[in-house]
Amino acid sequence: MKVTMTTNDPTAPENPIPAGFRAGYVAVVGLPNAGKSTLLNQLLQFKISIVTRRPQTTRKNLLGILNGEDYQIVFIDTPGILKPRYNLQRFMMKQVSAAIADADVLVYLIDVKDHRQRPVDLQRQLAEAQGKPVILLLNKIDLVPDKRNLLPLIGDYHRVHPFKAIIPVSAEKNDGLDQLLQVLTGCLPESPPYYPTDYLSDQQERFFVAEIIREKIFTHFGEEIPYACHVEIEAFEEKENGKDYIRAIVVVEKDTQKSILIGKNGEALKKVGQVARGDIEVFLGRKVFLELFVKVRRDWRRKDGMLKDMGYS
Ligand SMILES: Nc1nc2c(ncn2[C@@H]2O[C@H](COP(=O)(O)OP(=O)(O)OP(=O)(O)O)[C@@H](O)[C@H]2O)c(=O)[nH]1
Ligand SMILES: [Mg+2]
Repeated sequence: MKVTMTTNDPTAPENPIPAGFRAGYVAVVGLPNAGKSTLLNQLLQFKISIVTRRPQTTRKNLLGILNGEDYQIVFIDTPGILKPRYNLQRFMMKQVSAAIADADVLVYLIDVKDHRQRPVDLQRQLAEAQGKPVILLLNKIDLVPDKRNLLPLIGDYHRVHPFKAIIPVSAEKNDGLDQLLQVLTGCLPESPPYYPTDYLSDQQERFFVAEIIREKIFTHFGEEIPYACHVEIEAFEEKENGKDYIRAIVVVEKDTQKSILIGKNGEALKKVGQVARGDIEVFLGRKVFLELFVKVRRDWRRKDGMLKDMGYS
């Protein structure tokens, strides 16, 4: 399955827009690990955004486009909201602000099992929404055996902000998402679609390939390694007869991280490559030959010049 296609131009005269068509941007925001990327994937019924059990998985805004018969919702998956400690995190928070500024509607996700999320903090974070409609999702309700326990929480949140709706959901189990779509489409303005109606995202294949590799690094390594890694696609050669050739560079901050990533006799990196290749092939729908290399760029997360060169600007 292709993620982006260019065959269906919504502005072409042979594609008349049905009367009453609604379209708009919806920013999906919340604390790290709330389940924002899981929600996006579930709504699109296609995994475009990487998901791990670690916080700060998403670093850049990613568009996911949901096309209905009479609506187009352009979701913006965003990095989790945090107090930035270094330049990469400052970039991530600028991404969140940009998504909120671009959005017609906000979907704010809360992990009901995460007690760090206090209603009062939410109030501060929603100041940026400037009166735009906000839908609050209480996510991961599959982990709540007695749903009646949610009622006081719903009451608390109703008091902090005039939400359009507060909906208990499970992004992972696809529970409550029909109701979310119903409320969302009701909030969207009448507008022609923003993207061709067979687009799923704004990103190119290279981006997704790099993200899949990063996801595998997040799942295979602990401590600071996942956070110190950045993945670049150095070569992506499509072959007529045979497998595509992909060469990816994993950038780390220190020599010690490089040795951990490579592992004894290169075993650790090989494992990441194998697992990533499997997912890349499923994603692209074709076979690939994947080569991984590791490079050190000292303290790249803290250096604006490097961050800019690496696409975080
Ligand atoms: N049980 C359960 N787990 C969920 C649900 N939604 C997400 N998760 C899990 O929560 C973890 C974080 O999910 P993500 O979708 O990566 O969260 P995120 O908000 O995008 O995180 P960042 O990108 O780090 O801000 C993963 O382990 C998911 O499998 C849910 O509805 N139920
Ligand atoms: Mg995410």
